Amino acid sequence: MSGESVRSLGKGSAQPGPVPLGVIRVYSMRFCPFAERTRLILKAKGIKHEVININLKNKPEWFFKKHPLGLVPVLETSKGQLIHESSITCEYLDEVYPERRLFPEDPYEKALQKMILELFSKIPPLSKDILTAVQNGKDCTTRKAELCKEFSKLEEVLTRQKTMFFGGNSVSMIDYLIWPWFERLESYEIADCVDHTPALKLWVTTMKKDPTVEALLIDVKTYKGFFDLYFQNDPAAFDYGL
Ligand SMILES: N[C@@H](CCC(=O)N[C@@H](CS)C(=O)NCC(=O)O)C(=O)O
Repeated sequence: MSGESVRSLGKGSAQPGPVPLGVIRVYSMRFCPFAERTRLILKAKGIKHEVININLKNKPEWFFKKHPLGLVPVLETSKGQLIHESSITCEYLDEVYPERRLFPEDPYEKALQKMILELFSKIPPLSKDILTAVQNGKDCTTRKAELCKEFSKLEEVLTRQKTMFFGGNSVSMIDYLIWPWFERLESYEIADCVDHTPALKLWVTTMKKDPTVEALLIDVKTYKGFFDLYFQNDPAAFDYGL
């Protein structure tokens, strides 16, 4: 499972060779919440993998052959197959590696998890907006109020289901798919947005103790160091702390 903290590859770097047999490769970026989804699933299922970090402000020319839009995450198999879009990569991994199934087998239960993912879908762009506003010293009261409303929808799911996690009483796919944005509550300065949602707040505390989540956690100081450079358009951002 090498490579999580290796330096990113940028323009002019040599294209990595074929993926060795028995391994899967993920093109990632250490601070990307979407790529974190994929890395959580790789870790949770104990899949042998290698990580190649991409410098997203100075992308290698060859990376566009892996993803036409040059986004991370991308998975690459030893057959040269490429899979992108974070939720698709996670479902792919769950299907190809049957040990510790993370999505329920039952189609209805699985559909329920995908519906929660849809319910969650406004949270990533909204939190990015807030983070950008905070970094630029702009007021984000309205956007924070909107985010609180989105969090209330998730609170409703937990209270209606009376479960600790979103897919029941143990961690499953949906928890990992939405977790990366909750890991960043403090560094995005939106931790107060869960003050009115006690079940969601408890879920956050409980998720932090999950061994997979714990293994990938990044501290607030490191996130802040990354954001400072990222919002100055500094390509060194992606290797912050290495
Ligand atoms: N919908 C995509 C979003 C991925 C995404 O936006 N990744 C960001 C990093 S967090 C990226 O690659 N940005 C590079 C760019 O915008 O050029 C997914 O779920 O995989």
